[in-house]
Amino acid sequence: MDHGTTITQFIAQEQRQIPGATGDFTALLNDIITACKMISNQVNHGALVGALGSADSENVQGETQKKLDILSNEMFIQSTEWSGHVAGLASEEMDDIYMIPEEYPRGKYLLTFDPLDGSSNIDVNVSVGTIFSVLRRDEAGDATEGDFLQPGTKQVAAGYALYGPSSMMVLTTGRGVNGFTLDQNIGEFILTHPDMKIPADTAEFAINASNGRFWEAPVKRYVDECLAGTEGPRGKDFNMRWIASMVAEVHRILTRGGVFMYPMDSKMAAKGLGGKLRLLYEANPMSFIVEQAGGMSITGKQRIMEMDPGSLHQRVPVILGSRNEIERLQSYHSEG
Ligand code: P6P
Repeated sequence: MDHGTTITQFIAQEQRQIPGATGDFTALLNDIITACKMISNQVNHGALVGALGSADSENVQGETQKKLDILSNEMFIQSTEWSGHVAGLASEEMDDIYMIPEEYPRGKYLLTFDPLDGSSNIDVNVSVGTIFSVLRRDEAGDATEGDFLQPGTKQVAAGYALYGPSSMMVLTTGRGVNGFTLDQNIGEFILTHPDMKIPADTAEFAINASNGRFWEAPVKRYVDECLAGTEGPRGKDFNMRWIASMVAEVHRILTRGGVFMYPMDSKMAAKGLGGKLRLLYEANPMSFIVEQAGGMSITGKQRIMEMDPGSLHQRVPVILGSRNEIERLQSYHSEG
């Protein structure tokens, strides 16, 4: 029986397209996939294995860590630190970069990840995900924090795992976007969504509307026009979604189009924050995927992937999705 193309086969076929490829990159991607399978198993068993609830600790963001946040982080470390493919790791759940232990060789890649994004949804059984990004580092020896501070245009791969009604992985290596569904019976991700493309137009947007009174004028204008529907300047009705799980929102947009906004607002500005979402392991990998699927991803005024990171956990505003809508939002920001 033909079980379809596995993600392992797909990645190997991709490697053959790259002259001089050594297999390191392929092996790293396979280690990341293993970590996501392990996390999927823990998430799917949730309460049955006592994995729900808080860990009575906070991450560098000051957010309460769930037990699964810490477990997922450890699974990523265990799956990648030994391989000799990475020179260092950076995670939402760790204040500083993770130095590869002395006993393991260093590799030429850097891995940044949010091991369990949207984990506030875990205890209420709503979809959560893992986001990762791969950068290159050609120097020898131990990685430094500065090695990670590369613009998103330098990413060599990005992807996410979505732990929803089914577990999926979506991956780009700069040659389009492909989606894979986990076949629990054989423990493999199978290619089910080849060459994913985001429709240029949409009638659906996602934003946390409870922050409405803090939004900047261009975002307020855009949302008000959507809400005005057929009687308003857009001349059509819009639908709204908010899952509070970026991976689920981005996957919906990849599947049927849409707009996702976590914009800058006066509340965050008053706290000196650059935004809600983190540049290195949320905004950049999702921007790489969205752009590879024909969409756009901006802060409001600037292309996210062209930002020069100033720090490991830097936060940025994120407005991404269907190209024609993001261009409209960009024009509203340019008008001020
Ligand atoms: P809010 C999850 O914590 C996250 O980082 C994203 O996945 C999600 O889009 C956003 O924050 C949700 O934020 O303010 O609605 O809880």
